[in-house]
Amino acid sequence: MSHDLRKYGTNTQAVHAGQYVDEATGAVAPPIVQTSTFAFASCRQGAERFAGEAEGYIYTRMGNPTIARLEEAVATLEGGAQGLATGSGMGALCTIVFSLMNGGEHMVGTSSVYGPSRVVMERDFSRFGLESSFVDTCDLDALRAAIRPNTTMVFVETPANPTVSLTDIAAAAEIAHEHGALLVVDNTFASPILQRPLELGADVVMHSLTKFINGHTDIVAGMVVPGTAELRARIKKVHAYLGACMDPHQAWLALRGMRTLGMRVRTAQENAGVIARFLEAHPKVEWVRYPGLPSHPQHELAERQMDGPGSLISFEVRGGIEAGTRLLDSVELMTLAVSLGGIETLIQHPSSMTHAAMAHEDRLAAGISDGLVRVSIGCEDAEDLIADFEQALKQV
Ligand code: LCS
Repeated sequence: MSHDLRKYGTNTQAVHAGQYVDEATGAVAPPIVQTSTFAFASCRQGAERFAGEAEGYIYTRMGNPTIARLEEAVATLEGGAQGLATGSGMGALCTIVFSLMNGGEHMVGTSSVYGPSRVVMERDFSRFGLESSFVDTCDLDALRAAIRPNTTMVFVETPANPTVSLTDIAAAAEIAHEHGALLVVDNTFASPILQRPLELGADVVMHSLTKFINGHTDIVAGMVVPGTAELRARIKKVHAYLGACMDPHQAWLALRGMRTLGMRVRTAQENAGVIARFLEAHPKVEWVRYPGLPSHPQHELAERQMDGPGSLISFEVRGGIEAGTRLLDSVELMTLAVSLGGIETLIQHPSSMTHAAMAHEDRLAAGISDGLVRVSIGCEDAEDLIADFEQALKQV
């Protein structure tokens, strides 16, 4: 096993966590153990592994050495118990809900979350008797007021998709715990380089690894990081049977991407600061939301809770949806596509794309106006991105 990395900084952890020389071959890069099943030396050994009385792998849905490295790596960065890898970020959320909630219980969530995270609760889990309500969790009084006697989970996404509004994680943890509920934080937008919710009192963290942690726009993947071994045991049981598992090759790609997490996050964030200021000063731009700007409603919270404001910006062009559409159709260097957190800048229109499945009135109540444009700034040269914004805004 690797030496204890918990004493190191997150950049060191990103480079080394889950990385140890392969005992069989001496390989420095991790082997891809591309197998569905593992042979037992004897019938007795197989039975002992199934009974949990002996260490060792059984079947890749239940565990795999390449995937285990990634589970260790992300957990190290988040400061949690060994992670549980999933085939997607949605797989992570569904695994958490399936394992920690029961029919008749209630979840309070952030109103501005990734659209499908909300729709799966409201449309699909409701069919199994789970209740949910989504409120502006930036407003702690609104969160407190939404708690019901049967609330067992508070689900916070901060920074939120796509509004980049922030929720106070420590305060949300206090409110959840006062009522005996668990706090789950979707840390996808920040990545553990910028924010570690378990340190602030959250019980479980989830990620779409598709985004910053993999960072190269070439896989879809997710991760659950429970804060304690007890919570891990509860989630692990369901994880093994739910089927939202990861593939070893996917894990290997995510691990390789994660090695450069720190430098990618810093470069993209530096670019985002320059671009947010450029957009805020542009006469054709109505408003800009970026946690690094003093104009952001939770700018002070960003400074307190995060190690940096990240690289997601939302803004609206004067002229609303028509002007925004014109801008999106005019970009040249930036790519018009959903997803985020990759090395390349991606720009999209949430109300017709990532958040289209939400009801229009729910979108507006969550601060997702029809003209809102979301951009995930990448690692290109800032002046080239500005030139692209300049030429695209001229077309508006
Ligand atoms: N959580 C957040 C905050 C997300 O942004 C996403 C995906 C998910 C969970 C789900 O992860 P997935 O299953 O896709 O790995 N967000 C997307 C977005 O904004 N555009 O495309 C996907």
